[in-house]
Amino acid sequence: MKLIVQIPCYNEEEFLAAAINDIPERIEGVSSIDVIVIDDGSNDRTVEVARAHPRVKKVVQLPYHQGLAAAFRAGIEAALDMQADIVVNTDADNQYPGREIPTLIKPIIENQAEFIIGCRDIDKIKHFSCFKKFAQKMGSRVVSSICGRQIPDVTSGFRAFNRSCALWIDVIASHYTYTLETLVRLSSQKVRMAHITITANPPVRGSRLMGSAFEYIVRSLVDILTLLYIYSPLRVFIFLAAFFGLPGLFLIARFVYYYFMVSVQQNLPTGYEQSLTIGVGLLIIGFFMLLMGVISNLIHTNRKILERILFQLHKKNRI
Ligand SMILES: Nc1nc2c(ncn2[C@@H]2O[C@H](COP(=O)(O)OP(=O)(O)O)[C@@H](O)[C@H]2O)c(=O)[nH]1
Ligand SMILES: [Mg+2]
Repeated sequence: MKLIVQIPCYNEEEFLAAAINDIPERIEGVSSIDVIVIDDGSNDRTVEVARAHPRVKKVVQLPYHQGLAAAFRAGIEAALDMQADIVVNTDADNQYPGREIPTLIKPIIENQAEFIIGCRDIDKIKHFSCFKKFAQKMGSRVVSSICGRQIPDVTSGFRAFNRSCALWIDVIASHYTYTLETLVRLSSQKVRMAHITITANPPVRGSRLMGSAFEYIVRSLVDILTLLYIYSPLRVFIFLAAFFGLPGLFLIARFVYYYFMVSVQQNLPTGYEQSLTIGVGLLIIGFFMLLMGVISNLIHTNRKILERILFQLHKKNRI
């Protein structure tokens, strides 16, 4: 089994070498371990540091700064081209302990799982504020419910994929991270997932990806909503149909009740026309939401067919 560890980097001259040094040189059940560094248009000495390191087999250089998601994808493509059987992604700031790689890939070697996430124990991360811990847990719950499986740390970048999973990977919804989309996409392809708990190393610098907890929450929220309507459109539109349609039905029922049970029987002037007008309006909106749901579900089905074709193409091109 050939293992490739990929490290996406943006201005990581300071910590990259330490992160690479932490990657084990030998792992039971693995025949070779190579490291790929993906440089996302850094303007420091990241590329020189990577090239000088004896364990780095390949340095992929993106022509200009494109964001973490593009760098991650470029790494996966390179690893597949190099005939990787297992791809591990880790961060250049050595946040994820390289010594945990054997445990991370064990389920793949033993054919127990195809995709494993190294989850941090969020409560034990000292540099996360209470607000960020809360947001992180809520985000993990929401994404877990989209995926239909419980994953305690959905934003962890410490992951292992077998070859077949790597062939499914694509990132279309977000440019600043790949973490949530790969999870949603692989769970929609019903790959066998697992997670292990890891102890993260203490931070050596602030996050490059997120300026503040507020930015983190806003970006994650946008990402989750985008993923929901791309990967689960029927759910979104059924929710919207119910959101508009149910109050509409209630208002129409209110009108009908007062019209037949009160006004007609007691010979009073009819009223509540406003309920009828607003109710019908809301019901029409709800109906259109349902129609949108059907159409977007058809598009979603089409996308899945395209994904399958791409998977087969990638597979054939890389034999
Ligand atoms: N390619 C690329 N990688 C990035 C970018 N920003 C951060 N990274 C890398 O993504 C990984 C995680 O970044 P980091 O700043 O530690 O974010 P954290 O996960 O919030 O701690 C590191 O390997 C960074 O070098 C970026 O804009 N482009
Ligand atoms: Mg970090």
